[in-house]
Amino acid sequence: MTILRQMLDSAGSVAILGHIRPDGDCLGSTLGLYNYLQLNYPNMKASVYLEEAADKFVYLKGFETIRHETDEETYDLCVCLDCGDLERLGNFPAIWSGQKEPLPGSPYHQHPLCPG
Ligand SMILES: [Mn+2]
Repeated sequence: MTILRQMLDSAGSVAILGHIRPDGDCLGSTLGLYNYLQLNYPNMKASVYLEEAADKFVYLKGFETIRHETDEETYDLCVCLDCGDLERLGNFPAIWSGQKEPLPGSPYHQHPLCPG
C-alpha cells in the first residue's frame, strides 16, 4: 500500500492545494486527485483551493468546484501538488498548516508530497 493510500484511508477530509497562477499541470494534478477522491472515497470531504485560472481550462472536470478564497474549513489532510514551497501556495498556506494531523516525521515543506 502506498503512503498516499494509507494517508487517504485514515483521513475524513482532504484539502488539495497547488501553486499560484495555476497552469495546466497544476489544475490537472489537483483536479485529478479531487476526481479520484470523488470516485473512490465518496464519503470524504475534498476541496481544491487555487487562485483563479484561465477560462481555457473550464472543460476540466471539477473546475467549477475550485475554491478561490480561504475559509474556516479544517481538514484532516492537506495534499500539495505541483508546488515546491510554501510561498508558492499563495493565499492558502494556512490551510496547509491547519490540517489536523501533521505529516509524520518531517517539516511540512520537506514532505514528499510537497518537496521543498
Ligand atoms: Mn505548474
